[in-house]
Amino acid sequence: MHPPNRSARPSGRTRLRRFLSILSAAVVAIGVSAAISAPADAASTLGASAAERGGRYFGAAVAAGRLGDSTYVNILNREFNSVTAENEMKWSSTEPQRGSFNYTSANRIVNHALGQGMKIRGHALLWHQQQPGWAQGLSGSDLRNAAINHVTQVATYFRGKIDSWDVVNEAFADGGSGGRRDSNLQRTGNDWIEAAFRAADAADPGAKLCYNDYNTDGINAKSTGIYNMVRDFKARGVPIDCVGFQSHLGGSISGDYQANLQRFADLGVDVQITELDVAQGSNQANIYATVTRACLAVSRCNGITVWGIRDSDSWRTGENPLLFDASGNKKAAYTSTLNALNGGSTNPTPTPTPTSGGPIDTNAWYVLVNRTSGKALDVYGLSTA
Ligand code: 9MR
Repeated sequence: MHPPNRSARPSGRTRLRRFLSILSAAVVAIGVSAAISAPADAASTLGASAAERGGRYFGAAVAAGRLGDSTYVNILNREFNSVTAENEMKWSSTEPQRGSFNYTSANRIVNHALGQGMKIRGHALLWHQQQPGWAQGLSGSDLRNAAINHVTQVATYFRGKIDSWDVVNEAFADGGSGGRRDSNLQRTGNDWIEAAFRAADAADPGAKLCYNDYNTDGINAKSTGIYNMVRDFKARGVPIDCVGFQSHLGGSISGDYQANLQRFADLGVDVQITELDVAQGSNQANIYATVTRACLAVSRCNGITVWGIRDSDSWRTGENPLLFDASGNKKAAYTSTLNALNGGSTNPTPTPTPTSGGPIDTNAWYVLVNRTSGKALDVYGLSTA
């Protein structure tokens, strides 16, 4: 259902009054309690709702080993329209011996995703962790050549299937330096990142090529270091299309989370939330909603990926940081995320109050529903103008 053309509709208090009189008429006419529930156009799954918001995706990190778990797969297929292989596309998985590639586990995820019409985020071509033992023992031009060959081979193999590749993962240092992290890859020369992007671009020109990192969830020294690299890449024509913000979050979120996404978008790259999870606590549902609203507010934010499906699937053992509990039930964080995607209240139980003179959300669409039948009677937008 699409909202009516707002500009064609009466504005301001007239419309609100008309709405309220229709509301009471409806109550009288149908003789049952009627209620306004925000918002109209409310898709009932994360993926469908994100798709309605400018063709965005809502994805999950998936483990090939869990694809035989029907609870897991049912949630995946119902809720998500994008996947990231949690480990199966990493260097140690795809090239366990030098020059010998193995895509068996990755393909279980890829084939599942393609069969469901889901997008695929490729994660990750180069990273200082999860390198195969043989690469850990290399250095200098031997390592550089092996790394670039790895990028070329893997990106070529999956050409045409990957929406966005994390070409380089976590190459910047934590702390205040704003500089690169020391690693065997970094020691091959500072240009290793741009060499990887050029190789990935040559291998799969259709995929979006991302730089991905954590602790970049606000304007800080690390995110500014990355910002400066992206600005330099854009100025010199290095093919970079997007920046991934992992967003492994604790009990609070930086007030400039959205502004940080926006400053990268303003450089001419897309932004994506790539590994979202939030420690369980009183703020979990709000933080999920805040991240979701931030992505929706930045037109170049393509989508959000959560780093797992159920709490029991998470790498953050004991922190219960995901949207579904261990039994696969939706948590309050799920509801707040879906409501944020749908543009309405972020409360787990929406309680819009247009009849009480409370604040009017001019960005929301409201639906008048028959509470008994659950049927939608009409769609309204409110305006204070
Ligand atoms: O969730 C992944 C976990 O299963 C692996 O053991 C771990 C290996 O380092 O990587 C985890 O995923 C990481 C991702 O690839 C990059 N960003 C941080 C993620 C959490 O550690």
